[in-house]
Amino acid sequence: MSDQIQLSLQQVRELSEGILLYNGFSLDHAQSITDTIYACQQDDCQSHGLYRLLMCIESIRSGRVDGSAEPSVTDAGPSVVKANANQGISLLALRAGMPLLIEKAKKNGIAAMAINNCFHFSALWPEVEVLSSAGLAGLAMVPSHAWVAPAGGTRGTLGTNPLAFSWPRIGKHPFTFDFATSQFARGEIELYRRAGKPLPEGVAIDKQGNPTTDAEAAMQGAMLTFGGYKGSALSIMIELLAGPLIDDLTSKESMEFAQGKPEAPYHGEIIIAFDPHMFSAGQVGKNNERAERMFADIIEQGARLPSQRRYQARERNKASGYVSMPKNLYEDLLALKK
Ligand code: NDP
Ligand code: PYC
Repeated sequence: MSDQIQLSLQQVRELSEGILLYNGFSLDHAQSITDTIYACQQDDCQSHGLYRLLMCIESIRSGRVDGSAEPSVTDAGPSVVKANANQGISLLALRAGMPLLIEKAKKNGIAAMAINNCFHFSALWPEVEVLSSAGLAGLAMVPSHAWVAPAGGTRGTLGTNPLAFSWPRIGKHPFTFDFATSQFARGEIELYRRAGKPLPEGVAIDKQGNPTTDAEAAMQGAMLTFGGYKGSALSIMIELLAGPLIDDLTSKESMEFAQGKPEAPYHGEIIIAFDPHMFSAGQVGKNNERAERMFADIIEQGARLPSQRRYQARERNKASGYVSMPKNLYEDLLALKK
């Protein structure tokens, strides 16, 4: 018998909004959270789809997330937007600040938005794809919790710190990547633990600093960065740009703030937008052509572009109208409405 269950896309939306509203999130928060969860589930991004509702609900039940927080947006300089989530989940603040970020990037060529005081649980690709769908290139990054050892270290100091980038393409899906700077996202390790599956080698060390493939031991020990010292340096950059630079918490500080509760990390986020028109003196067709020649060269070799799997999953799931997820996760989600 299959351990998977099929849900229609409409059921995904209703399940997510229903759980969030039942647990005290305002309609605006429930809808902005659901939009991201729905997008991830539709694209078969299991670690940040419906699964992440468990983290959202832990966070509001612990009494620390304000489920009705109203974000405020400040015009903080010619190219700087500040969005204060006011102890809410990040996504409503993101939605509130995006129009001003886009306006400033189109006016000045480059602009950045800092989101502060937010609980953050979500994938970043939907955020940078808002920018590419407005014709901008975008970068987004956040710290998380100090689960990841720096290269050569033995204990968690860095977060799983995702980095996402999107580049607009005319008449095509954007070029987008979005990955944790750890070998695996925390959510992925949690899914291995739930499924009782061993991790691949090179993903984590146990409490004693020895390599482990046991997901539980990995969660007690430390995760490893991708690409050794290179991923480690990128991760440190993300700590700096989305932490001290914007006057918000590092992954270690966020973990201390959580006091051992299994809630979403609490910190800031930085999103940077570039307008290709400004950088190519209005000859946007030219920079697009050159980018397309490079993409063609990559694809001709049989290599695939990041997000291709996601776009294919989206087409498949939209055509069938259904997505699948583990049955035991579905049962855990239903229990959140009791
Ligand atoms: P993956 O390793 O699954 O994927 C990373 C990226 O690489 C994707 O864009 C993926 O595209 C692409 N990719 C994968 N295989 C190939 C290939 N063979 N050739 C070219 N490109 C490829 O991501 P992670 O597990 O590291 O992260 C998953 C999610 O977790 C992300 O969305 C991230 O934002 C989120 N996350 C959130 C955190 C938070 O604090 N909020 C913390 C950490 C992670 P495709 O999808 O098409 O396979
Ligand atoms: O999967 O690493 C992760 C993660 C951390 C916070 C939200 N997702």
